[in-house]
Amino acid sequence: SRVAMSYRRGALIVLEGVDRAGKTTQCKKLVQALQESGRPAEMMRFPDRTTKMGKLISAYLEKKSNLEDHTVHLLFSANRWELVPLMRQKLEQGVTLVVDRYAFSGVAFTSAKPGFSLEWCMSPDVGLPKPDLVLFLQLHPAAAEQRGEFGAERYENSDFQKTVLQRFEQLMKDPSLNWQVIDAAKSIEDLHKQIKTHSDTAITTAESQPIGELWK
Ligand code: DGP
Ligand code: NA
Ligand code: NA
Repeated sequence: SRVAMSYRRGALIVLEGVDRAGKTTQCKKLVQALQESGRPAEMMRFPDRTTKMGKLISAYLEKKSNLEDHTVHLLFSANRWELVPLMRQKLEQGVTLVVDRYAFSGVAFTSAKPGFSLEWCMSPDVGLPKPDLVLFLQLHPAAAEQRGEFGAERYENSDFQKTVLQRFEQLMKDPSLNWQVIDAAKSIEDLHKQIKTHSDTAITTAESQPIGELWK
């Protein structure tokens, strides 16, 4: 039996979905609930607009700058990679990370543009820390639209979001990942309860497993 090396890392939990599905609200509620139940937990989000690369991405999303499509795809990926040392450190310290978007948004949004294959879009993110749970907040594009006007940022239009949803659906077919699809049309509290239940299970499972590598 193993002595003194009981492995109790934190879990990597990702929330994904089209724009307006309520990911950010649910990430915050989940972190708060985990902390209240005595589990160390922190929120992260991608893109992280605070880094140097994140500032380039932010200017692009706000349409203050134009960037070539392959270039911006690689920037989003680089923005995830630059946070990997911190993510690993936190996970190994036992902190559960609740992440608002990850490589799945990366692939879904770029591959929704003409001329980008899923495979090409996945390749720069191969080997990122593998999520122990990917919660997909499912919301019909028409329902997303009813939540109010889209903002002025790039990608915030319903035709593009419909294609993004199709790309997410392709990614969800990957059985090597723990995808859980949640109906985002439900109330904030109902959603939260479901998300908390899935998260508790994933945290327990992750405790006894090494951190995996995405798409490897
Ligand atoms: P948010 O800050 O969560 O509203 O996300 C910003 C926007 O950027 C949103 O429309 C989704 C999109 N996005 C997020 N990650 C990526 C990525 O890796 N690549 C691309 N092309 N778009 C992304
Ligand atoms: Na947005
Ligand atoms: Na959000």
